[in-house]
Amino acid sequence: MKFDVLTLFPEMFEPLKQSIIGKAIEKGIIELNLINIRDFSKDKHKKVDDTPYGGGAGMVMMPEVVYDAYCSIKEKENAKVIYLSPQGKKLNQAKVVELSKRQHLILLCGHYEGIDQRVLDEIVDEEISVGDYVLTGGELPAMIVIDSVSRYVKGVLKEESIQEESFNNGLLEYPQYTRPEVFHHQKVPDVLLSGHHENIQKWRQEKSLEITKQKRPDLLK
Ligand code: 4GN
Repeated sequence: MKFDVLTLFPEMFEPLKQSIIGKAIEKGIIELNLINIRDFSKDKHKKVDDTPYGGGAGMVMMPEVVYDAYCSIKEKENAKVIYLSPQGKKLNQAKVVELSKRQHLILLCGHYEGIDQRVLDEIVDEEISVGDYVLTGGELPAMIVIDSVSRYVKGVLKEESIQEESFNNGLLEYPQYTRPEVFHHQKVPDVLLSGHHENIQKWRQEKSLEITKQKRPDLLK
């Protein structure tokens, strides 16, 4: 799976090179291609933004530099272009799974007051939001998309991990325990030490339901 990222701050994506996603990149299962929009400025001062028509605070990213950065991406016939924005459709696990079925995603990160609407209208296929709050740029949301989607790419996680976790069958995850058996006078539930797989499964299912009712009743509807 290939991610092309159009951004003014490619250095912000360094954290993805750690841990599980980092390993997947090293293995070549995930390809992360960072494109610095500023490299496509034709201005002698590498200018990428200008004041908004109509007035108002802040700066707007100019259309041509964003378009030229987009055009530098090769073989994008089957790619989907995603613009990260608070106005987008809210990301959820179903959308993550849908996106993971694609071979190629292009993530467009805005900064400042945003990007000139005309280039958005030309190149963006889908606008996605990671939640109802405003950030200084689309880079953190883009990393959230890359991380969540990559987990569904074959070879990134151990096979079982994907099936077992939260949001499969729409419920939250049951609690987990590891050694020691007693921690600060609290014992691990007996059933988990019993070795009785059927009972363990039943207990986990019940816990999932109980926790979902308690913490996220909206998910049950
Ligand atoms: C996305 C982008 C929040 C989200 C963003 C989100 C940068 N903030 N909720 N900020 O997914 C104007 C230009 C704001 C791009 C955008």
